[in-house]
Amino acid sequence: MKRYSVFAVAREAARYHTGWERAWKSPEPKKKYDVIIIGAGGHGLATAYYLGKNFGIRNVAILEKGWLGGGNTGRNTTIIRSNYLQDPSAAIYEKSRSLYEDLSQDLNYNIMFSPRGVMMLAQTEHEVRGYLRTAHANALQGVETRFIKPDEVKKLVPIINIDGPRYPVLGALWQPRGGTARHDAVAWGYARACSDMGMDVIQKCEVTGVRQEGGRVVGVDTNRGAIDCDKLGIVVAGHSGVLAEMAGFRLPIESVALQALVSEPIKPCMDVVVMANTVHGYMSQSDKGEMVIGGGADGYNNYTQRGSFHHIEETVRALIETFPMISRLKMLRQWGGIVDMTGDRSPILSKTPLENCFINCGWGTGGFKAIPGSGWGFAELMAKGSSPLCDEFSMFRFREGKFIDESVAAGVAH
Ligand code: FAD
Ligand code: PYC
Repeated sequence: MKRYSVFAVAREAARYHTGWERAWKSPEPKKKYDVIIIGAGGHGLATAYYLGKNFGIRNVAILEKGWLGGGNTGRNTTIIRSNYLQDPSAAIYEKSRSLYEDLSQDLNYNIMFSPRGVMMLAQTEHEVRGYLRTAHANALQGVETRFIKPDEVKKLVPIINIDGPRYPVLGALWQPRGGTARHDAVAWGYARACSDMGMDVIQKCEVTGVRQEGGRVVGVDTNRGAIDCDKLGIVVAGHSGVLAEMAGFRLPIESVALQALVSEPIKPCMDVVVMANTVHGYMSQSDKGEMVIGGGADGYNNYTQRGSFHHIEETVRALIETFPMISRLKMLRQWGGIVDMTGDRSPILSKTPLENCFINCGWGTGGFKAIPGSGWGFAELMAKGSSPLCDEFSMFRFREGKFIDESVAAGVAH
């Protein structure tokens, strides 16, 4: 595949952009692969990429029932941070954040990583104590964060109202190298790199069954026929319970809709990401100028990609108190994604009861930031049977009571 570069742009400009190649191929499925990954979201594609790059395993198919990146990967608010409390979480999220730093160069695809800084507001005494604790934990884990006072918050975010009547800003947990990236570019960049390595990214290919013999997976049934494999990776986020049922095991996962919305574009007014856990909202400004706003998860299990209306109202009402200037903005679009929630709000990167079948899920409301790190670790788990980044995230931890409890510590309100 031809490299993207400033010279390529100049060359194509001179010939009216007639020479660009397709970014990835659209092959027909083969009869058999060494590895099949179900789900061409960020995590599935990153897994395939690092299987090829780090372990030389390239006879790989990534099967996607819709279009690649059409699941949560293309529906999130793109916040990237690694300020988690527990050691296994900090390790995988910081690995991921650090891979994001030069992912554009690695993939030769501009994923628009913008390390603009992520701020989590402390709006109650309880949150102040919680974030101080996280800042100390992060210092021990080698994650660069610090607790900042309200005057520094105001300096970094001039549009904020730090004297809110209900929830004044008492400080914030600040991660200067957190930020955002263009979410679909992450999926597209990995897909292009996988295709370039000879892997098959197959869209509109829904897995409808998992075929087994003697406790091993031998292949999958799809709407495009049966495909055999030596190893299977299930990486389907909100549909994890459905796929696990096909494979004959149960997961401690609930699927709910999480939603987000964007305003009309306005002039630059906020150049960091702000998360306000207590009032249940978070906001950043996109390169186009839209205010990108995220809200709460539905309080009941469902498979809709919408989200319920009262959450929008609740989120916007709460954010207006902290950012009064957004009260005059028109909201343009709203959407939802199906997120896969575990009880301890930590992911599952795991072997399964089937010998050669692995599962990567449970990222819930926070897996965009984890895509490169998760792909790196899960590829190692699939290739070698063990990975220091993944081993503590086994699905069997729930049986053994070894939770990695981020339910409050994760800092998001869901
Ligand atoms: P997905 O991108 O959903 O990919 C799974 C794929 O599997 C889908 O494309 C689906 O079509 C496919 N699939 C399902 N069933 C089958 C089948 N039977 N056969 C074939 N393919 C199948 N995270 C953050 O870190 N920061 C944020 O700011 C953030 N904000 C969010 C905001 C919203 C509104 C939402 C919904 C999520 C947010 N997240 C955020 C979470 C993040 O988006 C997800 O954790 C992450 O994208 C999950 O990626 P994935 O690759 O596992 O799943
Ligand atoms: O995990 O940072 C996060 C997040 C923000 C919005 C949704 N999830």
